Amino acid sequence: MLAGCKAWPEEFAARYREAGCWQGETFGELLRKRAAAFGERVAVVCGDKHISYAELDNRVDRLAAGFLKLGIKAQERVIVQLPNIASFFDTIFALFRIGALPVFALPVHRRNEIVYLCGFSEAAAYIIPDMDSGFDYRDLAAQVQASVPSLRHVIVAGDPGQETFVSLDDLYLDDSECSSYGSDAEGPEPGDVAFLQLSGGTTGLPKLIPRTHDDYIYSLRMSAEICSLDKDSVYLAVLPVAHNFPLSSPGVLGTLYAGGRVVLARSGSPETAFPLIASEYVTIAAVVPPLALIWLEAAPTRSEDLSNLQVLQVGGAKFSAEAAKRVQMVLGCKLQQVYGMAEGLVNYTRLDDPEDITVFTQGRPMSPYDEVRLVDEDDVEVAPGEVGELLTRGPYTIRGYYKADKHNEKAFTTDGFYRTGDLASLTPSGYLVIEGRSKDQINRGGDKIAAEEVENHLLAHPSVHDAAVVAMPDEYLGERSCAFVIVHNGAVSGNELKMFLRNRGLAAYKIPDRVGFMDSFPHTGVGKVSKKQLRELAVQNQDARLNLSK
Ligand code: AMP
Ligand code: DBH
Repeated sequence: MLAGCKAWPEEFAARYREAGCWQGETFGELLRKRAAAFGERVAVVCGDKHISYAELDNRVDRLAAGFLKLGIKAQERVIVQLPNIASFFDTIFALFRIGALPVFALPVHRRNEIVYLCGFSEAAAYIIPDMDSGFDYRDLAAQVQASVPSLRHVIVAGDPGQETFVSLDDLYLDDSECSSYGSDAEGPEPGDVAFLQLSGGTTGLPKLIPRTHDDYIYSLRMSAEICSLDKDSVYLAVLPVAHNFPLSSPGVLGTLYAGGRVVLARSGSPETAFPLIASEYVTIAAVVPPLALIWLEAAPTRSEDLSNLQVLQVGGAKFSAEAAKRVQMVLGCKLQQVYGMAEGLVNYTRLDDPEDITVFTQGRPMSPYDEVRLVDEDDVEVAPGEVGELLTRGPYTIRGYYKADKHNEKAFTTDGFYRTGDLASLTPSGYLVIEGRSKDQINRGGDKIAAEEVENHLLAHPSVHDAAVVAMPDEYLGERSCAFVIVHNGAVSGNELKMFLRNRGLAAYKIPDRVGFMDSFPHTGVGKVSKKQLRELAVQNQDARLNLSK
């Protein structure tokens, strides 16, 4: 096991192997087998590029050799920050094959997040596009490299722009050269960590989630089965594919697991997504609730034929029952709710579930080996039907974050259950209904914001004495963020504070939607800042300017 990671206790590992969850396969082998089985069938569609399984497998071999030639070694971390483009797959499977570990950054991450990820994971390389959505990632990489001297390579999909950056295209060696650089026999073991996924987190800095080949491939197999994927399935990826939901539930990797076809979209807007659904005969797509609302609103005014779409998955944040009720009627497909987390546990409503389940619940665990407990504040199990915090452990749920011993003591129980921070209840038939959250996080339409991280950045401003960031309800996003600030020495405006955060290199989704000023914060009985009261204040003053100072 990679240093800094916590393995499952041996008795659990043995149980998961005996039960057939962990089947002893790596991602490199998986792709090899799919290439043998599905050869010329299309694996990935990106714009007018159609890449077959055989081609993908070959590209991965050639790129893996190029990574080795560059000096990237097994177990080294590589920050991958790519949008939905075909080279995402070449890149991650090539890294999987040589046992190097992708760290999945999102395209929206900026200097602050990337410098942290590179430094914390001691990354050997950082892989970016040249430009995307009007943003030049090479400028970002130059700043990152200046702050993280240990970063050996910046690799650019597209035009590298500067001499010190490497072109991804140049790393694909010729077939003849490949054999000099490693072979399958030297690849990673199925029990090894395959990559580090990001957690939305609740603390100052995002946590890294080590996932093994065995555990993740199991989650793909179960997901593909529950979603009835097979070689004729066509999955439309509109969410950023590095995120755990579109990556694995069943997402792009579950689709490749099943031998199906992945269609990459650069945006989730109906203008982009609907024509792709029609022209590529998409059968399944995954969206977050705000995007589902946009699709529901747009569908009646658009002319594309969406009749191949069988399933629309909605997850990442709570989907309102009112909107859920409309999916089948308006889009003509089944709704599947998905409640999951990069730490592991994924729940699905099943495709043959009746409407009262698909509309009102967030599904049930995908594996019979998932253990789920709902507990009160003293970790005592609540009565059936009552709301409690969801704790979970199982064959694809981590036992600890990467290099986070101290945080792990809080985030996991002594018997290895992950504390999700989600409040849920269970229906008599075992489906989960998400009822809220006990963790200090804002879920902005699926984008998770750790309140403490933003508060720390606000506190770095010379005029800020104290800061507290809370969620406020929002019709579209579910929640938006509101920062309450106590100012000392001099005045500062909300806009100035937002600009300050942007200049610190914080991803845009973390910039508070509103800033309110106060002379003091309300406190709880024991003197903690009462986020509950602050949330109420944010609601009461929804339409007013939030200056609550006297
Ligand atoms: P992360 O740990 O960053 O992967 O985010 C996972 C979290 O997203 C969960 O713990 C929930 O708080 C939230 N989440 C994901 N899917 C849903 C859903 N369908 N309904 C409500 N919350 C969700
Ligand atoms: O929000 C998530 O992290 C999420 C949602 C649905 C997830 O990780 C998943 C499914 O696997």
